[in-house]
Amino acid sequence: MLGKFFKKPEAAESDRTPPGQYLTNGFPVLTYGDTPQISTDNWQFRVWGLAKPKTFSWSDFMQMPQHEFTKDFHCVTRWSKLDVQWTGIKVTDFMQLVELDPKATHVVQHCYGGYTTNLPLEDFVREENFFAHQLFGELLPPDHGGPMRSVVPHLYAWKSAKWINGLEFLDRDEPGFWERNGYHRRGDPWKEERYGGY
Ligand SMILES: Nc1nc2c(c(=O)[nH]1)N[C@H]1C(S)=C(S)[C@@H](COP(=O)(O)O)O[C@H]1N2
Ligand SMILES: [Mo]
Repeated sequence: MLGKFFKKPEAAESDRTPPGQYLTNGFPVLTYGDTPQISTDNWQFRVWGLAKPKTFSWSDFMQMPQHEFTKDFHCVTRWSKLDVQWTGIKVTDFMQLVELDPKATHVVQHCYGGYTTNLPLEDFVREENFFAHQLFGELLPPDHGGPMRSVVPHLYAWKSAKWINGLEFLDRDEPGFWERNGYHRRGDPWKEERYGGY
């Protein structure tokens, strides 16, 4: 693992590197299962559960305000990549278009291919969270979740859903794919909330 691709952080980087993590200059691909191939023409994004059901198209997302984000990315398998550059749409901007039932407290992110990951709304609806469709100025490659993924920078990267295609709002916490398989229910890298489950 260590050596060519992974290194211990330098001093300037070390206060940005959570405990037990190693820095990588590459960008490993971490996917459970196959990579779905979705064209933006067919891409759809649905909202359901404790919110008025709605379907959004690719052009609906492209018409929302676009921003650039530079964020660190921490995988629970112990690699971190600093300063990843993304382009996309803020979750807070998108949520302006969602008519939430006031009873909603949690969200499950759903993806093409069947992956899911859950969050309380206070971890999901944050200024720094976004839906990304570009990586380092290029179209987001399918391996990294293209055409669209979420990025939740303050939690381990399994909360950043690749090939995202919907949000299900709930009045309770419901574990997603890795959460059912032993990952921590929250996943704060600074507290090393790696495993633990429900
Ligand atoms: N749909 C989907 N999203 C996913 C995953 C996955 O297997 N399927 N893996 C998660 C995990 S464990 C990590 S570390 C990141 C990895 O993102 P990357 O492959 O772009 O590095 O995606 C997360 N999102
Ligand atoms: Mo991961």
